[in-house]
Amino acid sequence: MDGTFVRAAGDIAREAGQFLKHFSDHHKLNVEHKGSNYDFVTNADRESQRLVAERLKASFPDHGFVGEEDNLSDAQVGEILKRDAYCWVCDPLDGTVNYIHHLGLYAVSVGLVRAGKAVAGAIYLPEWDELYTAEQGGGAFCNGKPIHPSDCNDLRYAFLTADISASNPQLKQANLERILRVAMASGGLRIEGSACVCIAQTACGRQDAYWNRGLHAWDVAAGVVLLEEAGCAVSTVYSEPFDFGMKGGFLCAAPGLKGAFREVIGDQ
Ligand code: 2AM
Ligand code: CA
Repeated sequence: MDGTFVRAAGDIAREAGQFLKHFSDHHKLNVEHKGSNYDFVTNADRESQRLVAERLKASFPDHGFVGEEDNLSDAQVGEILKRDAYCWVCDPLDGTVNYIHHLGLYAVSVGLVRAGKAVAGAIYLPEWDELYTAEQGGGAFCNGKPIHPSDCNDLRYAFLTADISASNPQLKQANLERILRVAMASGGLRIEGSACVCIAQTACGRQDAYWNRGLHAWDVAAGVVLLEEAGCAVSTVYSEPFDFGMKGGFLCAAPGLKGAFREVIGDQ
């Protein structure tokens, strides 16, 4: 890879992120329920996706594109990603609830998947002006500087984040029970409400791990290549190999914590 894809991902994620920051300061947010009680979409999510899709289609007309606001199922996205030679997978606003409440923890994620494998991507955090970038074989960076995970290798001292993110009450209960078990077995735990922010923080070693049982491909497409290039462990929450079908959720961790969650979360 010659850097073309990761540069485009970074430029577009930054442009969309700066649009979101400006929009939040100067425009009225229209908030709609997406069907379940606590799943929202706003005009900012839609405008951000329009911008990202337009830019990508102009630069890479032969590539596929999937964004969160296309409302495809996990199974449909899984099939597209296995099939398409190159497909961009984008979350135009990750952390929508935080954004609605003017909490700074939100991000734009632009990832490129080739035949089921994440190969390039960028995550931009507008409120911190941090751009995380990676492409296969080229390392992982924050604002151009190499990043590395923490050296934590003992769950008892690990500083973690997780998410509840379940629209269905049974899943929510199961997630909270998992979180309780992990919280009791670990050092510190936070629930921050943006998968991309937590993934970026794990990749650069500010925290030791993150997991979420209920994510979608667009939440993690850029994150997977960023984490792999930084040297993190990436798996389902049950420590099985990760794939974009998203059946077992998502877990990323400093390499010394690989497999450390198996016993604590193991409740399939
Ligand atoms: P989103 O803001 O793009 O929806 C915490 O809510 C994290 O889980 C966020 O990154 C959020 O992404 C993600 N998430 C994915 N699916 C979700 C859902 N159905 N409800 C709430 N959050 C969800
Ligand atoms: Ca989103």
